[in-house]
Formats: sequence, structure tokens, C-alpha cells
Amino acid sequence: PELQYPERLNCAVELLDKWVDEGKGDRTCLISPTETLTYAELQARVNRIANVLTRRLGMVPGGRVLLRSANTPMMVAAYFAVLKAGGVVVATMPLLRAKELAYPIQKAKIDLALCDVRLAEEMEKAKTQAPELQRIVYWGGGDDTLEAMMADEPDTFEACDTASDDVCLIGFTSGTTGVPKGTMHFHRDMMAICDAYAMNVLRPIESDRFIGSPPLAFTFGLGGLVLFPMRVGASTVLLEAAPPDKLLAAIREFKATVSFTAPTAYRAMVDMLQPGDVDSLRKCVSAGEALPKATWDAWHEATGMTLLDGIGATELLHIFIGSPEEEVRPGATGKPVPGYEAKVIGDDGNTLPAGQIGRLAVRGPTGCRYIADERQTDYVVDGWNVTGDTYLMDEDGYFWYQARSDDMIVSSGYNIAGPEVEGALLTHPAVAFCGVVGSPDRERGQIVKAYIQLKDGYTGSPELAVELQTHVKNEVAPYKYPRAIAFVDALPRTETGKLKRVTLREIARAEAAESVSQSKA
Ligand code: 3UK
Repeated sequence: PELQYPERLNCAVELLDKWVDEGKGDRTCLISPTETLTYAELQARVNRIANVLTRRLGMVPGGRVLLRSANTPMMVAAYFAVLKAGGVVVATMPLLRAKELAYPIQKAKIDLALCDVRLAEEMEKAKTQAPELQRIVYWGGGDDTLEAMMADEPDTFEACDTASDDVCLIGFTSGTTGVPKGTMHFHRDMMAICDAYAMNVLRPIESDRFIGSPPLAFTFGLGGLVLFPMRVGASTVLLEAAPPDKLLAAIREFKATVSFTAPTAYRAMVDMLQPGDVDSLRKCVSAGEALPKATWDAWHEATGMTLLDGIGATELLHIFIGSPEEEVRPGATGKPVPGYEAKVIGDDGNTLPAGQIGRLAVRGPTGCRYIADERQTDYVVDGWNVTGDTYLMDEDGYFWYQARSDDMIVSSGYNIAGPEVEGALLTHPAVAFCGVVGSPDRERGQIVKAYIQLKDGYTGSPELAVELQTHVKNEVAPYKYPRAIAFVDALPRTETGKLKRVTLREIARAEAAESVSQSKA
């Protein structure tokens, strides 16, 4: 694909103003339960906010602005206003606490924030912890609101003449391991993910209506719910919180055609599905963590649809491996997105032949640029982005996820990938969700331990545990079976839908220590 961009480029102009200039300003752009905005209406709102930012709040090109909100039309408007004015967006997950907010503020040296007033409490606390932050402007109620300032500003604004490789976004990784890392992306990167992944793999059309659950502060949500629809002049449904039941109801209510959410959400929706619920859908994308084949099968059986798996990362902005519908191989993540190359490398950095397990490395139009972080040289080696994921490429060039490299369980010298065991457990009718981690063991180093959330109508018992162990032994190599099984009501998850393996491992460690001290007593 042609992923060359002119030297001067402002992505807000390309994704938003373009449609108004082409006479399509009255097309619907944003739909939320409370308001609907056309492209022209969004543009007017963006322009007013851009005027507020530059004329009242002292934002200059390159200035970093913290944005803090659930997925709402105002969030999108604020986002595009910063882009159009040549600023740098630092969006934060709605559920972050003050301490977690203070870190990006200090790391990215942010002095200005725009925030939904409903999230004011943690925002104000963060301000006391991060003195860099000089000014917070709220929308949605209170005094001196953003809306009040907007009302005094014109609804026209001349876009900042940015370079295509000016930074426009700093995305912070969710930091499930270690301190979060800020990743910088350019105006052209925002276009490149549309033109590489969306245009070649997803292939949206103007009449599409997107929907999904990931927060816009997570680049999965930004691309899937904002950039991709706007690249083709389509519309998008913004939901403030979209657990599976709400998402399913909204797909039906708004007749959405393209969905973006995590694998567990598709799994949960299968069990709630009523006839007609997803008749409007034509494409469904799963990303954020591995899509178990059992979930792919269940969705396919319930809806007849081909789930599109794709691996993305904050470091690469969006999905870089994932196949279009007609090339999907259930259980595999897919092939590299056109424009990207991927390979599996060994510990020495050399490329491994097909069929061997190693670390996934990728290069393409987008890539990792950490702000002030020595881990940059670990992630980018000889121009290749070395992910933290263990993969296998088959003879046909499909990439098969194994585990995150630091999540491999080593038991009696065997390497066991937790997700493979999870995949086996998920094919048992009693299992709704599960997480498999290593638990410390004096004899074996680690043993495989499975935390299992059962489907409604099942209760945990020693007999069921044995049945599940036997089931796993029949599905995968028997030495991988979970020697320990715990039934739980829920599994710990991040706001981005990932299983918190670190938390599960801590629980497993505590439980192991407990049982050792009990056996001594
Ligand atoms: C894991 C997957 C297996 C993998 C993301 C789509 O998840 C996103 O970004 P993050 O920085 O995490 C990256 C890591 O998540 N992962 C993501 N997708 C898959 N593992 N199969 C998948 N399909 O460990 C990866 O290294 O939070 C996803 C688009 C944009 C994103 N930022």
C-alpha cells in the first residue's frame, strides 16, 4: 500500500475537515445515547475548542494536553482540537487514580488538562501530586466551563501547519508490568494505521456504523472507534461504559455494522445472544489479548460471523498482524498487515525458521518511540520492534500466538504457555473464563495453576476439577495439565480488557506460601 505522506500534514484536516470540504459535512459522524453530531457539527465544535486552547489557554504547537473522559462526543472534539491546533494529546484511562495520573503528567511535562467534570475528583488530587499541571478546564458542568469559553469563540479555526512527522499523540502503555511507558506517534502514523490495517484488512465503507468498548485513551479504541470510521466518512457509536450486555444492547439499538472489543467480550456476548441482536453487524474485530480458538468457534457458531483477530500494541499504535475475512485461520492471529513485516527471532536475535517458537519482531510504517526511557533500545533493535510476545510462524506465513514472553510457565524444565492451557479449558462446557499461571512449587519450580470462572449453572467441586484436568490432558500434551485448580467468581482484568496475570501470579504465590505453612503446622 501507498503509505507515503506529504511533508506537511495535519491528521485532523485529513480525517475531519476533508469531509466538510468535499460537501459531506451533513453526514453523521458521532452518535451517543445523548447526542448525534454530523461531520460539520463536530468540525465547528473542534474549531471552538481549538480557539479556546490557543487564544485563551496559551497552548502552542507542540504543547501537550492531557485529556480525561469516558468515550463521548466531547472527548473526540477535544482530541481533534488539540490535533488541529498542532498540540500533542495525552489521553488517560477514565478509571486511573490520582497517583497513576500524576506519573504521565510528570513524565510528559503536561501543564494543561481538559477533563469531563464527572472525573474531577481524581483529577484535582492528581494536580496536588503533580505541580507541573497548571490548569484544568472542565466540561459538562460547574463554573468557567469549557462550554462557556467555547461560546465566546468563533467556530472557524485555521489548522496548524504541522509536519507529517510532528508528534501528535503520546500513548501510555497500560503498565501491567513495570512503570508505564509513553509512546510518541506522528500525524502520519494516525493516517498510516488507517491506510494499512483499516483499508486492507477491515475495509470499512462509508455507510458503516462502528461500535465498541475500548476507551479512546487506549489506541485500540482510538483507531477502531474514531480514526477508522472517519477515514472513510462513516459514523461511530460512542458508549461511556460498555460491558458485554450493554455493548450487545447498543449494537442492536444503533444497528452497528463494525464492532471492536476484547476476546472475553465476544465470549460473554455469545451466552447472552438473542435472535436478531447482531443482525446488523458485518465485521467484528478482537484484539488486546489472545483470541482463543474456542471463543472464535463459539462466536462463529452463534452468529455465523468470522471474528477478525489482530495483534496490536501501544508501541505500534494499532494492529500489525491480522488477516482479512477470507484469509482468516481460526486460532492464528493472522498474517502481517500489508505495509508491515514480521518475523520470529531466537534469543540471539536471528530469524527462526517456520514452525519454531521465538520472539515476535515487526517493522512497518509505525513503530516505537518511547519518551525518555532506556527501554527504547530493548524494544527497537536494528529497526525491528521486538515485542514481548512469543510466537510461531507456520509454513504458510500465519502467526500463532503462544504467550507473553515473561508469562511462560517453567515446570520441571518444560516451557508451558498459559494461553494454550486456557484454550483447552475453554472448550469445556462448564468454563466461562479462565486464567492459567505458574505457581511456585518446591519440586517442580512452578506448577500450572488454573483459575476458573464457571458458567451459570455449574458449581466448583473436586470432581469437576478432576474432570477439567482430564479434559486438558485430552486436548493438549498431558504434561501441560493444571495440577492446581481454583474456582473463582471473577478474574482480575485491566481497563483494556486484559487478564491481569501479574495479579493472578501474586495470588498463586500467596496461596502456595499459605499451603506450605499449613502443611508445616
Ligand atoms: C497483547 C495480543 C495476542 C500482546 C492494542 C490493538 O493491546 C494493545 O496494546 P497494548 O500496548 O498491549 C500490547 C500487547 O497485548 N495482545 C494484543 N492483541 C493481541 N496478544 N493476540 C492478540 N490479538 O501481548 C501485545 O504485545 O495494551 C491492540 C490495537 C492497539 C493496541 N494498543
